[in-house]
Amino acid sequence: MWPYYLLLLCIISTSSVVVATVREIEIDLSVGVVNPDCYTEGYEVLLVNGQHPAPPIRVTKGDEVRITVRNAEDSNRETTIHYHGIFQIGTVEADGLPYVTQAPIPPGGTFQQNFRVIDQTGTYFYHAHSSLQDDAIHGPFIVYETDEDWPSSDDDDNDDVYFSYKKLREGPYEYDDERVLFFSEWWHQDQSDRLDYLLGTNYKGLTQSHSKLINGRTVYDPTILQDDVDDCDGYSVINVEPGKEYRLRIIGSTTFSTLGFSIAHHMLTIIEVDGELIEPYDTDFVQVAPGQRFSALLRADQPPESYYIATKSYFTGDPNSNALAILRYNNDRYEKRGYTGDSGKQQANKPTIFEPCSTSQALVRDMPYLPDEEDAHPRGWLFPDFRPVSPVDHDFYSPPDRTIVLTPVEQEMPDGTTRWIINNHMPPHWRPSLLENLQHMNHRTVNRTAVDMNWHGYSDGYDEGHQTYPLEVGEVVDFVIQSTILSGNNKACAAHPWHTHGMVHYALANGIGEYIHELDCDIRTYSTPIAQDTTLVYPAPRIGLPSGSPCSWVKIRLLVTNPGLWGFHCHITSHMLQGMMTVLEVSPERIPILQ
Ligand SMILES: [Cu+2]
Repeated sequence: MWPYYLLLLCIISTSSVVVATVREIEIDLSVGVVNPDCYTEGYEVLLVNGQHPAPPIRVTKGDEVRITVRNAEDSNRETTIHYHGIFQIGTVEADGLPYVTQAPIPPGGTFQQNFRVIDQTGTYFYHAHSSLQDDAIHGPFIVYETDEDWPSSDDDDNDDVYFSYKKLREGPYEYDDERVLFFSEWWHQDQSDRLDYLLGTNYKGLTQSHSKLINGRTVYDPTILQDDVDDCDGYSVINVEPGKEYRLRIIGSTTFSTLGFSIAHHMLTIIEVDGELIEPYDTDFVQVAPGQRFSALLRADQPPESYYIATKSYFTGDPNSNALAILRYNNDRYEKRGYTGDSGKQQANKPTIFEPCSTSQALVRDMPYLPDEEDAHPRGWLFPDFRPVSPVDHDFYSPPDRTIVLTPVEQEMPDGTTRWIINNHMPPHWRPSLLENLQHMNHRTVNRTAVDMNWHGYSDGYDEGHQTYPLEVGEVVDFVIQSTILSGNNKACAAHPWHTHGMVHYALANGIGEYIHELDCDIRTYSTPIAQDTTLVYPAPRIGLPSGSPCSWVKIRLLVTNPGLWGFHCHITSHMLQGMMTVLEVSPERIPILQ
């Protein structure tokens, strides 16, 4: 589990005007073997500081963050690290998007990422942005409003169990403490073999992950005795004190599945989406797409026992999810059964593995109910009902300056590989990186023809020279993401969680079938849009359409503010690697590093 404060070394620097806290953070990437679901022996992956998941990074709004990323000499793979949801205002070079904002870090290489966390708080995460490394290189990145809002104890901070009567706060909300629920996925196939399959000529559709993980753990096969598997840590345990209220920081670091979860006998009150505080929304079911984050208040107000946190997988064709965790009320009677202290990990050498709802029912209370796919999202799950605490000053019913429809289609290429091609634009090729290319060019000669031609109206606006979508600060641009029928995966209409780097966006509307601008331009299905950085294109039910046919869509609005080169992509990592990604080139003449 995650040692607390491990990464953080705090230096206070003062100047005559501003007092900024500098957080020096070190990310050492090295090869290690992990076996997060207790399946045979695991395999080698690249890890942050030898840990899976990576240790949390905690900062306070306004901090100067200085991160040194070192790639081990023997790692045998290049990499970059991205801070998902962090705006990188004025520091696009620290965004960690390979071949766009930097050349990847080679084995033995070091890269420095310096940025300020400006005007944002909440729940984020960091992850590798190269190949499939984000299955193992990923950890929470949490931004507090003030230093006083940092938690004083931690789920896994064994030596630091004491009651703090100080409330923690963000905006209008206060709570006693916080816990992280970090969702991810695990394949038994080694990352390089899986990458070869995805990008090679034998590709026949995405393969299901073998396990879904909560805080980096689950048990693939609970019938295998723990003694048969070395280093099996069992299910994650989230410890709570009776009567306390917790902020659950829920992080969707899955790379394929959207996971829904419930906690038996407990309601949750959602208060944050992707860093934006929302009006409290009570629910017993939270659905988390890859790249999304939520905070929910959890009151430990039930009889002090243990309760399952159970999950279901959505939009992958297989609802089964083996991600389980246990919400455990601190209670003396469990100490006798081999648990001690306030640790998220059981302390015995060979920990007990809970068997879901079988012989251990007396230990862990009831499996919660989770809705089926068609019931979970008839209008876009709960998103249409969420209301921001502080709405942005913008009329979302007004027309945009431009609407750009992106239609990614899964296509077999002449060489037999499969790629997602967006609006027929060939996959971009920038070396060593787009940002560096722009440094060597006179960036004032950016081809703006596409912008001028399409300034008003409904068209593509792609710059074939830069292989980007040029946007200008101050523009209001609507993007429609059109989902199309897959060629593999039983010709399903796929769900795609689209993520904007550098800027938030606001979901305005979604629909099934094809987006037709003349008919659909004024539709609004999200009446109180909230600032998100990851929005799901929900799939339509199967209707027997041929591959490539438009089947569902979402429209998001960008209030363009931040000069930079910002990735805009599906957060299903395999889709991204197969081409479902583009770059928004925002006012390059105003990017500081290009001055
Ligand atoms: Cu996708």
